[in-house]
Parts: sequence; C-alpha cells; structure tokens
Amino acid sequence: MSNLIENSPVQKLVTALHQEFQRSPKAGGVMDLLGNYCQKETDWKCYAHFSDDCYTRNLIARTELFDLIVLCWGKDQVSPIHNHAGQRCWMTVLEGSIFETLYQHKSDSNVNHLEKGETRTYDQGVVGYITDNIALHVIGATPEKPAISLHLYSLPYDECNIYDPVTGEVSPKKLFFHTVDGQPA
Ligand code: 2CO
Ligand code: FE2
Repeated sequence: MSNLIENSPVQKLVTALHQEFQRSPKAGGVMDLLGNYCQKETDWKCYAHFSDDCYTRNLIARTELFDLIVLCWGKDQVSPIHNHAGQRCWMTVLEGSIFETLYQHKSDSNVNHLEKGETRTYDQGVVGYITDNIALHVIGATPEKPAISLHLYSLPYDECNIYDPVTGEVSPKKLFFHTVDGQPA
C-alpha cells in the first residue's frame, strides 16, 4: 500500500527501513534512519494535511513489517491516553515541538486507575520510542503552535485501546487514515 516517487528521499527511507527490519528483528538502526531523514529532507510535506476536528494520520507506506505515517497536530490537538496494541512505536518531529505525557495502567483489586508519569518535549529532529511495556501515552503539539511528526509502527496496527483519565476505563478505538499517498482516504 504505497505509491512513492522512485528515488525520492522518502522512498529511500521506506526501502532502508524495510531492509533494517529484515536484517534484524530488533531493528536497532531505525532511530538513525528516522533522525537522518527528518534532519535533511522535506518531501514529507506532501503528506501533511491538518483538520480542524482532530489530529490527522496520513499514511506514507504500509508494508507487512511496518506503517510509516505523518501525523499533523493543530495547536490544541492531543491524542487520548492510548496504548500501541503490542506494537513498537518510533516517533520523530518534522516541524514544531511535540509533548508526550506517560501513564501507567494499574489494576488493584479489580479497580482500574492510571498513574501519571513524566512529560517530555521533543523538538524537531529528536526521535522517541515507546512500547506498551514502557507506558501508555498522550501526544500533542506544544501549546504555542501546530506540529508535524513522523511515526513508525511495527507491526502495522489498526486498533488500540484508549483509557479514561479519571476512571482508567479501557475502550477499543479503531484507527484510520485521513489520507493515503497524500490523497483523502
Ligand atoms: N499512536 C497514535 C496514533 O497512531 C499517535 S501517538 O504516537 O504514537 O494515532
Ligand atoms: Fe501513540
């Protein structure tokens, strides 16, 4: 599922990521591939589409090993508290700054609750990583301005859990793409 311009920087990134996941299940080179791409290249811009309603998910490429997605965050737009359905998530910032607040999901005597952890800020070019074993998280643009981030999920996933911040109640959430190959999905 992708229609990339041959030899473009983003097509080369997708090829290099695929080779890295095939080379080693740990995919230790992914951070550098994403970091180098976002420090030098700008051809992600044709995938950047904002909505007034919510942050957008814009698919660059889906292979059997990963999804590569551009996420666009209006200045007040944040994700719900969510997990990543067992998949690994790498994130780097293409434009603006992104905040991330971590949460731990606790269950004591059948009572769910969430424990709020640290909040960190990612500036342009910084690469982050999260799995369900590390934490749940909330992501959004820092308040002053919109932001654009590049996310890599391995394996691809189409559904996650979201968590009520007060009760910790868990609900499934279907994920969808606002655009695919730069076109409305
Ligand atoms: N996981 C969220 C999503 O894919 C974005 S937060 O970064 O992992 O919509
Ligand atoms: Fe996430």
